[in-house]
Amino acid sequence: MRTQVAIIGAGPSGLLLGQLLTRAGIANVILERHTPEYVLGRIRAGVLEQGAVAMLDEAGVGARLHAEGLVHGGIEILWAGTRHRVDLNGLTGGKNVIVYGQTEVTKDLMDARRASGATSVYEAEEVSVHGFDGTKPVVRYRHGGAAHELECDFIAGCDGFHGVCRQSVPTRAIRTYERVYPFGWLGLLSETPPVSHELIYVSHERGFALCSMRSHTRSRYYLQCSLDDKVEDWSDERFWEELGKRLDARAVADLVTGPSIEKSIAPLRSFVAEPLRFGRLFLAGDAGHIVPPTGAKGLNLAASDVRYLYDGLAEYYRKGATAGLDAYSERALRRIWKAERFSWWMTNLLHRFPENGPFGEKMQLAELDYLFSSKAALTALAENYVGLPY
Ligand code: RFL
Ligand code: PHB
Repeated sequence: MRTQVAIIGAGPSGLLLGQLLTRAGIANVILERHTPEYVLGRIRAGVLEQGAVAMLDEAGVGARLHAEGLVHGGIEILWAGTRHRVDLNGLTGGKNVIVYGQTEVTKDLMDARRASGATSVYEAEEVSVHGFDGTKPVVRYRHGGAAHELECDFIAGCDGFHGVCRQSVPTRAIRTYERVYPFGWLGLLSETPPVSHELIYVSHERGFALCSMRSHTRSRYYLQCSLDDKVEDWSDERFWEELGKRLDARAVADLVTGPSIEKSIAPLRSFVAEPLRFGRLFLAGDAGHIVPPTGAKGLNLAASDVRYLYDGLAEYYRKGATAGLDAYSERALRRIWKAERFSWWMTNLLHRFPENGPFGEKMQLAELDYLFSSKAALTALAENYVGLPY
């Protein structure tokens, strides 16, 4: 088989890139390790920046997002027992975020890809990438018990943090930067109305918590937990009880509990690989970088990477020029590092770090107190939360 762009991974990065390329008449094949059902079963991001929404519109998949997504002009931060609102809209001259689950984004992109007739190979096994240092890259994989070879012009490594693409680059050609946090997030999804109409980020002495949502009838909650915790240790009852202990009295009164639909623990990590281009192999999304979820930036960074990569590929196929592809790594990394900084800062501000002791807690309280007494500081939070320009 031969194509122009071979895309490894059918997460949001791979599907969005594929959709944009297909619409531009650039042939592409997506190879995904898992089944579509498995990919849709992963409960992840919930908050989209306007830049990501614009990309989904450009890909022709914005209709349901605009009909069903919840426009949020603010978030709340609860600390020292009181909730404080961050007026995202007012502080950024009218910008909002949209609450619309990654599952729905992925479903919309999968439906559009199916309708376009472009090739996707799910349950592709033993995917390996070759020859990207030269002019004729090849992707090998197994499917349905047989070995296959896909010749292409470029390989887009959209295969997430544990994917094969980044790991196929010689160690001397890549440098990685990492911070692993000493706790995780335990997430619970339930068919219950959200406790509040906006997200509540909670800094509490028992640990961070987050009240989020997927719709007016479906809620997503998170608790900072120990890395030793197992999901089995957390009955629904224990989860709701612990969440109640971290919320204010009004939220406790408003909280509607119910059985979980999904419960999982995610470790928190900051990670960046440099560069993001190796000859004809490009890394995009979680394959090249990870942020802790506190700033809601992971999926949004995947969208901005795809913006730069797609523009480079479109320019190459339209005009034969390589300027966009040559600039990809540097352009993407400038935005990535700023989102890394913001996510790291929000994580440090709101979580309990036992090793930082009472002094560290005082620093967090002083920073929160300063934040809500300074329009300049709040504006900095707001403009990062709604998303820096592409
Ligand atoms: P994905 O989604 O991991 O998709 C990669 C795909 O590649 C496949 N794959 C392979 N395929 C073939 N061969 C191989 N060898 C392969 N290895 C892997 C995988 O099966 C998979 O389908 O990466 P992508 O597309 O770059 O998308 C990134 C986002 O998924 C991620 O950044 C976000 O989910 C992060 N994130 C959030 N981002 C936000 O913007 N806003 C949020 O509110 C937000 N909340 C979150 C989050 C992530 C979380 N977790 C669980 C990590 C909340 C949580 C709890
Ligand atoms: C979510 O709804 O899953 C979510 C929202 C905001 C975050 C992280 C996750 O910062």
